[in-house]
Amino acid sequence: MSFKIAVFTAAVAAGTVLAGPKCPKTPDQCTDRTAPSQIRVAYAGDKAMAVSWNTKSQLAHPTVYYGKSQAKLNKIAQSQISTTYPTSSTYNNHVVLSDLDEDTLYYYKPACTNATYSFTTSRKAGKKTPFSFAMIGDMGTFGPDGLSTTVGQGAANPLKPGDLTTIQSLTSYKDSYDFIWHVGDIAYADSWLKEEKGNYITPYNTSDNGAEYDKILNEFYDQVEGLSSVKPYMVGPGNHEANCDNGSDLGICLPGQLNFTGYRHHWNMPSASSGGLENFWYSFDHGMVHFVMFNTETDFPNAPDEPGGEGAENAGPFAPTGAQLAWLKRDLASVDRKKTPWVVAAGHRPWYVSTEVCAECQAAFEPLLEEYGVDLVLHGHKHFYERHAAVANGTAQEIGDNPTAPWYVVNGAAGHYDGLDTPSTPYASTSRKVIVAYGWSLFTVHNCTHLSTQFILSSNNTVLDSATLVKDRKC
Ligand SMILES: *[C@@H]1O[C@H](CO)[C@@H](O)[C@H](O)[C@H]1NC(C)=O
Ligand SMILES: *[C@@H]1O[C@H](CO)[C@@H](O)[C@H](O)[C@H]1NC(C)=O
Ligand SMILES: *[C@@H]1O[C@H](CO)[C@@H](O)[C@H](O)[C@H]1NC(C)=O
Ligand SMILES: *[C@@H]1O[C@H](CO)[C@@H](O)[C@H](O)[C@H]1NC(C)=O
Ligand SMILES: *[C@@H]1O[C@H](CO)[C@@H](O)[C@H](O)[C@H]1NC(C)=O
Ligand SMILES: *[C@@H]1O[C@H](CO)[C@@H](O)[C@H](O)[C@H]1NC(C)=O
Ligand SMILES: CC(=O)N[C@H]1CO[C@H](CO)[C@@H](O)[C@@H]1O
Repeated sequence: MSFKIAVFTAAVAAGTVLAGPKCPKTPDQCTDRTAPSQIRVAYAGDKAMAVSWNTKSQLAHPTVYYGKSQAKLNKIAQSQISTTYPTSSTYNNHVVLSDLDEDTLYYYKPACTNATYSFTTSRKAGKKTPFSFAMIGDMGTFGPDGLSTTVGQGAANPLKPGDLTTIQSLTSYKDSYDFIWHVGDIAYADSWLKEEKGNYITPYNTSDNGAEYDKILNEFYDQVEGLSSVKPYMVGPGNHEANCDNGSDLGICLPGQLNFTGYRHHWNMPSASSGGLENFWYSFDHGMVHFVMFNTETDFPNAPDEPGGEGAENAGPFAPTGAQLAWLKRDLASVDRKKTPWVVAAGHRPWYVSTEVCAECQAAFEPLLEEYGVDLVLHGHKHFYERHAAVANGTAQEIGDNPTAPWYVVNGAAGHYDGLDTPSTPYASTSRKVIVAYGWSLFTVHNCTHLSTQFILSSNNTVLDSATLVKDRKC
């Protein structure tokens, strides 16, 4: 499925009845089945924002009203993108608002709600003001169908009574960052089978037509809505978007729950504006930084999805052979470092980490990240936090000392039913700090020479690690 973007935007006076061939279509009639839920926004290029939401029925004309004043949502944007897939109880609606000013607060609401939301558009590429972004990996759903204060058989590391969840922690820091980057393993709907087999939720039932998977998926999108409706929520693909079990099981899993199906429908990442592919690989600029998402699951030599590959996800490919790496090379080569001195890349599976590494990912991606002077590489997948040195093909360079190699940070510890992982000791020679606890990372881009990170322990919002990358260059 590739989304055919048919977007119509126009300025209208509030309350105007719109009609005629050049005018917006009449929005769908409002019923409980067209009421928006799970509202989420994402950067869509320099002057645009993607607004996505779900409804119980398909919409003919997904519609968003917006404007700079909360009292006057005097613009309208529409599309015809309202999609679903087998086993899904909802439709995914996508509209791009594309005539926006940079770094500007807008108010908006999808049709059929009285609630008004707001977002701030991306900082113009080259703008030198400091900013922060939040990074999470491997989060999933919280509560009775996900991570809670109890676990089933075979799972571990429940929350302690009174612990904040990562969603709650991110919410309390909401004014501190511009956007959230969730680098794979989003909803963990595929934990349904493990949770049933572990007697954590309803008895093991493979004849529910995928209802439990769909339930967990919907809970996730409901739970993050308070964040995703007001902060661009950027995502990348992880192995748990491909499976419907904790390892593809075609005997049990229904086709609608395999091969990244839900992931492809739910999100609208800025691949159109960056020559990327769907929600799999894309880039965007924000102030002093060029951000790049790459896909460690499919579409490169010996990728984990391939039969016999590390993950055997039985997924992909999504593009012709070589397309992803060719795109990554092109994208990195075209960065104007005068405008965006920093380049930050993310991919789900790590290759510098104190446990099994993704050697195939390293072989595919590291040479390009090194060649084009990427400053920082973010990974999830392993369920702990591990800050590394900057590393060039295994050789560490210290981050305070103007490294030429990319700095690596692994954080797949946002939460989820399955609990935390145990790193292997002795730690990798590139490792500088390990924390085995639920948390997320706050990155701050101070200026063109200093970029720092903090690890925030979700349970009580404390900062457990801080580090700063220092580059010797003229701003
Ligand atoms: C929005 O407000 C109007 C007027 O108060 C009301 O008639 C309508 O039911 C509300 N719609 C929703 C979706 O709450
Ligand atoms: C499994 O789910 C199906 C469909 O909802 C239901 O009819 C059946 O009773 C369930 N079986 C068990 C053992 O819960
Ligand atoms: C996954 O989906 C893509 C796109 O539809 C398709 O080309 C590919 O063959 C699918 N992979 C598998 C293993 O079904
Ligand atoms: C990386 O290091 C390994 C040995 O550790 C070497 O075989 C390989 O050629 C190096 N790769 C590059 C691109 O320098
Ligand atoms: C860049 O930011 C760092 C950290 O805030 C600060 O120490 C440094 O002086 C700044 N450099 C310039 C040139 O402003
Ligand atoms: C936060 O929790 C950690 C881990 O339980 C604990 O060590 C620390 O003292 C707590 N900090 C505060 C401020 O409560
Ligand atoms: C519930 C379930 O199928 N769990 C499987 C998850 O993956 C591990 C490792 O492959 C299996 O041992 C479990 O049976």
